[in-house]
Amino acid sequence: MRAEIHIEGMHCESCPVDIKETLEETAGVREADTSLKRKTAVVDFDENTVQLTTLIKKIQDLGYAATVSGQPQSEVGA
Ligand SMILES: [Cu+2]
Repeated sequence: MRAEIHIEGMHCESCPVDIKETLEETAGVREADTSLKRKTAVVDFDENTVQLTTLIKKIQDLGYAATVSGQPQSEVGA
């Protein structure tokens, strides 16, 4: 599924690159696109392998404030 995470604390071009690399190193993540301008990370991941809360925690561990900013377009899962 695809989720958009809102990120506060990115201050230069290397921040979104670090976050993107960290997310894409995570098992279950197919693709991550981060934007310094929009303060977002759009992550495409397999929800059976990794949870959105885990991805948010990973970003927080890097020192950024991360929150879910958009609901996925797929149906609501338990
Ligand atoms: Cu930076």
